[in-house]
Amino acid sequence: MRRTATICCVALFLTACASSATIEVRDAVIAVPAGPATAMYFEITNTGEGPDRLVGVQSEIGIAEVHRSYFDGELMHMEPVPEVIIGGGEVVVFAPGGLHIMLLEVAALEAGQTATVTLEFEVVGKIEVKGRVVPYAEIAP
Ligand SMILES: [Cu+2]
Repeated sequence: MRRTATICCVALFLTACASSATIEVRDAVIAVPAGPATAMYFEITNTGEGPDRLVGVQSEIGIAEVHRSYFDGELMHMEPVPEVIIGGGEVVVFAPGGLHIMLLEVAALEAGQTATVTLEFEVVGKIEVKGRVVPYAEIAP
């Protein structure tokens, strides 16, 4: 009986290790001039061994959605992305022309301010990200 309990604990511990993800979000910026819609960009690093998934986003400054820009011929479009997988040891960059956090119906923002967006990950849970508001020209490719 006692031995069974020990084996169970070891098994649980190994499972937890195998699925460990550690998420860091850095260099978060929000572009202005914004109008009612703008975007947040950053870099997500998973320093753990297991994968994690970005599954949701909220913000107090407006409606927030995970989007991806893509080209169809010469025209750039964008679409909502239901999830973004960040593998163990991987870095996923959100940048102009690619993945971004779309911010809709935002009040006026000015360069120098900061605004908070909450990212929701499947494994590590919610992470609050403070973005610096910067002129778009500073971050455009
Ligand atoms: Cu968008």
